[in-house]
Amino acid sequence: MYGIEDALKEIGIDKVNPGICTGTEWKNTTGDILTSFSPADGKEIGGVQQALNSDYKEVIEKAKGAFKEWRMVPAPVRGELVRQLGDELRKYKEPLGKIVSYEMGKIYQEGLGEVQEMIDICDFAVGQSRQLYGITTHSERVRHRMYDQYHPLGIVGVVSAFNFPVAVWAWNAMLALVCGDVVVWKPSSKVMLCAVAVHKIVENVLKRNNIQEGVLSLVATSSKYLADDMLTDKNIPLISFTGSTWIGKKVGKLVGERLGRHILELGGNNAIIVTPEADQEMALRAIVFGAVGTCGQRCTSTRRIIMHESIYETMKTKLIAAYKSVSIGHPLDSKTLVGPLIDKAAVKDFRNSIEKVKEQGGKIIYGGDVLEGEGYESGCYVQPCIAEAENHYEIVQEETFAPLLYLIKYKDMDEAIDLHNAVPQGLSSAIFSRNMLETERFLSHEGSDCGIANVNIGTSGAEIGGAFGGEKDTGGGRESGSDAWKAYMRRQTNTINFSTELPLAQGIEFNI
Ligand code: UN1
Repeated sequence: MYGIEDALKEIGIDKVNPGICTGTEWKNTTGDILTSFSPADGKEIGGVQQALNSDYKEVIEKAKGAFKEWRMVPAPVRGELVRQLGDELRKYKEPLGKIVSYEMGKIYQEGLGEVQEMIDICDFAVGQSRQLYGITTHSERVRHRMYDQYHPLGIVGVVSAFNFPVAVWAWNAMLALVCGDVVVWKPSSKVMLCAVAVHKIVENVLKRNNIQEGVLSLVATSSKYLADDMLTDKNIPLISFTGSTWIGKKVGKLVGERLGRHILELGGNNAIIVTPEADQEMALRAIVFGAVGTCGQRCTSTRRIIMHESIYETMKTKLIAAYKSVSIGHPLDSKTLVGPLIDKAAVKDFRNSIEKVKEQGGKIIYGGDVLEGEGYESGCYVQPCIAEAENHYEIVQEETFAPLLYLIKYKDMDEAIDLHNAVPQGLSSAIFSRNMLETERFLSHEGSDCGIANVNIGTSGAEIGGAFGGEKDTGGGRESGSDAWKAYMRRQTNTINFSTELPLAQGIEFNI
C-alpha cells in the first residue's frame, strides 16, 4: 500500500537486516531480531538483527583505525564526499521519506522534509569544509604570533531519538565528517529500519570513493547495556544525544564522569506568545502546525499558547475550528495532516497527561480521545487535544510528547514573559506581534530564555543554517548550522616566537 514495498525494495531493505555496518561492510551477528511494526497500520515492516557488545567493540576498533586515516584527508576533499552523500540522498529522497513516514508515523510531507534537512546539512557542511578557521591574536610579546586552530576530535557517538529517525544523524554526521571525525551511530530501537536505509544509501557513496571501513558506522540494538558502554567508552570523545531530559541527565552524568564531551538535545516546553497586535490568522496557522504537526512529537512542538486576555476567547474559538478541520489518518495518505503516535505506550502517556490536567484543575476544551474504527486499527491514533490550564500546574511544567496544547492567559508583557520562562525547559519560543516594542523585548536578554526565539514564526521547523539547541533542561547543546561545527573539533592555541630572545608572558623575569 502507498508504494511502501517498492520504497523498501528500492533502498534494499530486506525482511531481516544486519544491525551492524562499518560503512562499506555489513556484519551478521547472533543478536536477537527486533521486528519493526508501523504505527500507521500495525503491520510488520521488517526486522533488524541487533548488535551485541562484542560487535560494538569491533566497530569501535575499526572506527579508531579509520580516524587515523580520515583525519589526514584534506578537509575540502572530505567535503567532496559529503557533497556526493547529499546527491545520493537527493536520488533517494522519495523512498527514504516514505520509509521514515511509515516506520515513524509522521506524514509523508514531513518525511520528505526530514530528508530535505539531511540534504541541506550536506550542502552546508560542504561549504563548511573550506571554513574550519580559527582566529589570530596579537601577542603581548615582541616578535611572537598567536592563533588558534581546530583539529579533528576522533570518534563521534550519535545516539538519536525516534522522532527524527534520519535527520539528527545527518546534522551530526555531516559536520563530524568534514571536521575529520568518524561516526558511530546508535539509532532509536523504535526506528532502526530507517537507520539501515540511511546506511544502504551511504554505502553506495563510500564504496564508490574507496573509503575505508569505520568512517561511518551503525550499531542498531535495543540493548541499554550497549548504550551505556558507548557513554562510558573513553574511545569516544564526543557523544551527541537527542532524547528526553530524563535520559539526558543520565547521559550527561555518565559522559561527564569520564570528562567526555557531550551535545545534549533534550526536551522542550515551547510556547508562543500571541499579543493583541498579532496577525491572528498567521498565528493560528503557526500554532496548529506547531502543536499537531508530527502528532506533537517534535522537541520543538508547540506546547503552550500564552495569549492576551483581550483576544483569548476569539483565538480559542478559531483554534477549535481549525483543530476540527485537521484530518487524522494514514501518514502516507496525501489528505492526512496528523498521523499516529509512535506506539501504544505514547498513547497511554498522552491519556495519562490529560487525566492529570483535569486533576490539577485544567479543562479539556477539545479532543483527547483515542481513535478507533476503520483506519485506526493500530491503536496509535489520537485526536489532538486543547486544554485550558495554568502555567504552574505540574503537568504543564512537563513535556508530554504528544499533541496536547495548553492555553494560558496573560494581562501584560511582563507577565507574558514571566510565564513564558517559568518552565524547566528552554528550547524553542515564539512571539506573534507586529509591534516592535514587544518583539524586540522578547528577543532581548530580558525576554525569552530559550535557545531559539522567533518572531512571527512558530516554534517548530527550524532551518539547518542556525545553531539548533536549547538552555536549561534542554541540555545546552548546539548542533547543525552557525558555528556548531566547533563542538566536533578540538581547539588548540599556538604561540610562536620568531625573535632571538625568550621573553616570558606577564613580564616575568627568570634569569639563569
Ligand atoms: C526534534 O524535534 O528533535 O525545528 C528536532 C524543527 C526541526 C528539528 C526538530 N528542524 O522542528
